[in-house]
Amino acid sequence: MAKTDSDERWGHATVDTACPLDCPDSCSLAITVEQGKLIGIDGSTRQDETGGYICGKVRRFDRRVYGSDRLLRPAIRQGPKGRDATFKEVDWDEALGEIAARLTDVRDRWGGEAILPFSYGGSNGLISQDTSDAALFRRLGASRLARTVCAAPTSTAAAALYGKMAGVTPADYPHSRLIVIWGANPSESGIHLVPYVREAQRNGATLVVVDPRCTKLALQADIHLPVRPGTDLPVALALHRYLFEQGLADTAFLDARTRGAERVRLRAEAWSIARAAEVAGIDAAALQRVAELYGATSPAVIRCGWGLERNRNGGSAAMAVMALPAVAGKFGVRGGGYSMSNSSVWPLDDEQWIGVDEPPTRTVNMNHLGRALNEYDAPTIKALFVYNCNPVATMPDQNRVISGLSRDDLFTVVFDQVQTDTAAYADVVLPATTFLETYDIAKSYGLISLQLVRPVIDSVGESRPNIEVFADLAARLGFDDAWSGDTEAEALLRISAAMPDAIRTSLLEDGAATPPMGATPIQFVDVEPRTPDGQINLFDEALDAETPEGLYVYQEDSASDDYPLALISPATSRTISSSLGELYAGPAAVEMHPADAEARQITDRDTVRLYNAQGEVQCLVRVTDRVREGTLSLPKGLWRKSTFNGSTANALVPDTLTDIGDGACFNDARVQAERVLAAAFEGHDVTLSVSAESESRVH
Ligand SMILES: Nc1nc2c(c(=O)[nH]1)N[C@H]1C(S)=C(S)[C@@H](COP(=O)(O)OP(=O)(O)OC[C@H]3O[C@@H](n4cnc5c(=O)[nH]c(N)nc54)[C@H](O)[C@@H]3O)O[C@H]1N2
Ligand SMILES: Nc1nc2c(c(=O)[nH]1)N[C@H]1C(S)=C(S)[C@@H](COP(=O)(O)OP(=O)(O)OC[C@H]3O[C@@H](n4cnc5c(=O)[nH]c(N)nc54)[C@H](O)[C@@H]3O)O[C@H]1N2
Ligand code: SF4
Ligand SMILES: [Mo]
Repeated sequence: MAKTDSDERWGHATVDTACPLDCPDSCSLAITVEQGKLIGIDGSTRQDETGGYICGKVRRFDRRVYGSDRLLRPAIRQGPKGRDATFKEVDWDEALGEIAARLTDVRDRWGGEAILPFSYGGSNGLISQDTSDAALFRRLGASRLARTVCAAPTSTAAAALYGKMAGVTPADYPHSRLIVIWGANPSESGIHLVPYVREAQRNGATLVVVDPRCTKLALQADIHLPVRPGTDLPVALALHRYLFEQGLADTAFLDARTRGAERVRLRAEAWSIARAAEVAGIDAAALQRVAELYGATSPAVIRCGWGLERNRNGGSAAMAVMALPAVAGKFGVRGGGYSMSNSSVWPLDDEQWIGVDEPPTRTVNMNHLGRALNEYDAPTIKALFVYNCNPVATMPDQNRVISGLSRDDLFTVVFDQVQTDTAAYADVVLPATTFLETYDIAKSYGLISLQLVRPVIDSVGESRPNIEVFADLAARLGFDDAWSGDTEAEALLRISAAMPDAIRTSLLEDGAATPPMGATPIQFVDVEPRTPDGQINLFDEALDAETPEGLYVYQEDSASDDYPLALISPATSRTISSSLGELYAGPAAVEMHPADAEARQITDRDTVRLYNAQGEVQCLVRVTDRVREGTLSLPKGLWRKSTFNGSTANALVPDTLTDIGDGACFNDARVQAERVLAAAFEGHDVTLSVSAESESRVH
């Protein structure tokens, strides 16, 4: 029906905005609203590459916006911290007054570094992080946070090699003749790549997938290398060695555009195809075939994902993978090269707008949150301010994180949209708006796009946007900085003022902008390395010196007789990290190969305990050959209610750091598994039968 006066009177409209969630795609959205209320969410065609369709999670985002877990008003905890905590609602004035007083007290008694701000991927928007929040914590002289939980190894690797050069974007995949999807699962974690891969296949392209699981694309691939987690480095080095030995290395390109090729060749020498295949537990003939194909085919593109970075070898592995197109001379053609994150290709830098210099205070690696809360002194962390993050569900070493958060002498603020597992440990909880209720700027990391996010519905309850809350707190603390009293609309203008004119104008007027290089640049035609000398740095001497074993040097698996199984915890289509996890009560299931199950007398849908020296998870099991033998897979981002004992994969994850980039080793959890009898759950009100509904949620 055409839009009529009565539609206007009832406030019925469809409005464009964009999705700023931590997903590579940054879809354009068309939101239907009626009288300030969300009626429907669909894809908009404003952006070609995501034009018209979106994922199921965001299509049903109303379940978060208006859901029963949504925080509506600030609240102060009554009684003890933890899962049984209860909260009393208060007004914003009282909540912020309390926070201002406590932060002042902590700073005066123990110094600013006793305050730890803790934020990560809740919103990837430019306004909701590193604006008024950064100004506030810098003024307080708070400890600084190293945001290393994701992408630290891959970013360090990409920056060292290519200096944040733009990668091949999804729309160019149909030009490729060979596509290698390495440690990525776009069918769940970045869905708009998939149709382009399928189109390339229809055009005759060969598809290779390197993944311990048989993902949807692996099922459709010509070759699937089901590597043991953490063994990508030997596999990639074997490809390098093959290229050099067979005379397939592009020596003219290497001489003209790179440094360090000889050092890579030497480090790769240890890895024959046969030896790498043995360590990775894959078929040597299949690896040989991949080497031959990669040497012979152009355009060839490698989609380097984040699955391969989350282990002790992750940084070197990502580097060896992303170095392949340089050694094999795959650049300079459309559909040739590599794809990693495109988030750094814009001429934008937070420092242009934060407005307060960063003080040289202590830096806390976020992967060490549990350690930091329990052990750090000089000074002890006395105040923790969590926003855009749910560390109980997402950081390594969950039990240690929980024990730190349980400290009575720790003052914790959790600022979120819903009552998360972390919020159960808060002294003060603050309600945040969702991206449908606020301004933001969505910068894609899969595509090359920058889009305006706008308030399209009335804010729910008394929720407020980050920018305003931190500006309000700054004013209460007497900080007279540029952001105090700022609204989100003013923040939008301030940030966009730092942008080049053309980008600002199209962002503000059309809601979307394209950078000077265009949305689909060809590597080494439209974009060049942004290293200091413009060359590809194949062997970064400084990184080599910093890396305990040296760059491109394989560190052995830590599996033992006690804990022989590798547990990985990749993204699923149900949640974004732990966001939206409130909608799933579970029970979750761990995927286990039939041979591993049989060896332990485990059958499908049994209840199992997964354990190691750090913790234990009790959950259901799904016996399937979609995961390789010796490897288990449990979804990332589960909430505590999704398992029988309130622990998730993160309870089994060590807080060790990756070889380069100091990143998280989520996939280095090594565990044992055993069947548990139903009797173990007596009194826990657990039904061991899987309902049809929960089964459909098992991946
Ligand atoms: N629906 C949805 N989308 C998301 C997210 C989400 O949670 N849900 N999360 C977003 C975020 S924060 C990120 S960082 C990205 C992550 O997106 P991806 O890059 O897809 O990363 P993961 O899901 O961690 O893992 C990808 C694949 O790597 C495999 N893998 C695990 N260990 C190894 C290994 O050692 N070697 C190799 N070769 N493969 C391995 C896993 O089996 C998995 O299939 O997705 C984003 N998109
Ligand atoms: N086991 C395991 N754990 C992992 C991973 C893994 O592979 N395995 N992957 C890791 C990865 S890739 C990532 S990126 C991290 C992500 O870890 P987190 O940064 O903790 O991400 P989320 O779980 O999405 O939690 C973000 C929270 O921010 C809230 N939020 C959203 N928007 C706003 C806002 O505007 N204001 C405020 N105040 N809050 C907001 C959301 O409601 C949500 O509760 O998790 C990591 N954890
Ligand atoms: S989560 Fe990803 S796929 Fe879903 S709407 Fe947002 S950007 Fe698109
Ligand atoms: Mo991530």
